[in-house]
Amino acid sequence: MKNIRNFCVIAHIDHGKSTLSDRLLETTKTIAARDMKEQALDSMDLERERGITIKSHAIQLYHHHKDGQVYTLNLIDTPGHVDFSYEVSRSIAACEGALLLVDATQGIQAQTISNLYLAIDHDLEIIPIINKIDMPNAMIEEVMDQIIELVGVKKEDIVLASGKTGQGVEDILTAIVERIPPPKGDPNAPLQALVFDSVFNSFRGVIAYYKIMNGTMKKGDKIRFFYTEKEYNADEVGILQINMIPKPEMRAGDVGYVITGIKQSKEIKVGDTITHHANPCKEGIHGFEEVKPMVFAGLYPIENEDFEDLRESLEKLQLNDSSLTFEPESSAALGFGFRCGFLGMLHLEIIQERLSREYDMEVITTIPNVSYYATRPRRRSSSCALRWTSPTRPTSTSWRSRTSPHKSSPSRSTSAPS
Ligand SMILES: Nc1nc2c(ncn2[C@@H]2O[C@H](COP(=O)(O)OP(=O)(O)OP(=O)(O)O)[C@@H](O)[C@H]2O)c(=O)[nH]1
Ligand SMILES: [Mg+2]
Repeated sequence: MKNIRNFCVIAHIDHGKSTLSDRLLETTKTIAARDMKEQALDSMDLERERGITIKSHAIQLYHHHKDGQVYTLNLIDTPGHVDFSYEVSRSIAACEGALLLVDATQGIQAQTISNLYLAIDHDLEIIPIINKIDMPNAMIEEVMDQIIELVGVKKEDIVLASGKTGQGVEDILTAIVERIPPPKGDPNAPLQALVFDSVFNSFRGVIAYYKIMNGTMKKGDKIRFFYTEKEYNADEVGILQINMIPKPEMRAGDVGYVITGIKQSKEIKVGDTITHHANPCKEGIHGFEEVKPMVFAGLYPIENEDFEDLRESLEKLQLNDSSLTFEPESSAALGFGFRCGFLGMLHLEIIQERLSREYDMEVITTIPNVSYYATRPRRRSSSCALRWTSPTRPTSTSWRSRTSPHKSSPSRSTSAPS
């Protein structure tokens, strides 16, 4: 375990996380030079077309350090756009360190700070890196001062690098090995593995990604999901490289995947703890904070009979993107559909696009709106509360209203058509 390092790459959007990850993959020969393509970890077509990372990607590398030993590095490349920050917060839970990239031409920006605070909250070792130093307008000295002020590190602790030319990549690998602590945990204790992500594969069912905090998981073990209390056989366990590589067992500190044949997306929850049926752990790992959607919109199937298919598609998509929330609703004009919560407008657009591409599901999307309660005091009896779903508030000043996340709305409330 002392030769394992788990870390993620965090930064503001477009500061070069995926490009620098390419260089780490190349230098450690994880991907052969002839198979290398730009932003290799951005595997979704949508990510490649738009040039942005939407989903975190975990991959294992092997590094021959100058002390003569081989180190296993588990890297997680994260998205930089604020709409996908939930991906960052989950990735951070599986790491002991973070590479904080700052674009030398832009300096520190909003997501640099919010992602840094997420990492500090989880006690991660921060390695600050000034990236894109090859660019003619790089402001290395200014950005260095900004980082020293924000992170409180010494000048010599900041690594200068370029994801384009590969400059500084060896220094980054050295810093990862020498500065990030190895994972803690006892391989002989009862199994505790934190599920930090999941994907749905139409042939193999649900695949859960986890980090083992304590214990050992072997192929064929009878495992239990702590919070959902469901039990399965670990049909296959292994590590995440460009493809999934099966292994006979995974031990404390390892990051990997498990296939259990679960076909129902509801049976697994990101943030759950995997343990053994025979020797379960006493308590689950504290999972993740609940997501707070920022934008709500209704998604309706074009044909009403596709309602159940839309539900199934949303459930599968939710496995892959746990920041998506939805609940059924109906509208006089559009029939039955779902009221979905997104982290922002880009998130809404991406979900719509993924439904179409991955599930062949064309939907009608209502304009983003918010639900809230309006309480009208009655003269004689007690006040009545109605739920409104509208981009505008009722105009009458006699209504006392308050905005509220619609998830907490009472079921007996009525909603006006969007
Ligand atoms: N000149 C130069 N360009 C770079 C460097 N690193 C990245 N770029 C360019 O910057 C752009 C963004 O790079 P990405 O690696 O996709 O950035 P990212 O941080 O992964 O972006 P998100 O994942 O969407 O947040 C691309 O056009 C890269 O070619 C660098 O070191 N030098
Ligand atoms: Mg990226």
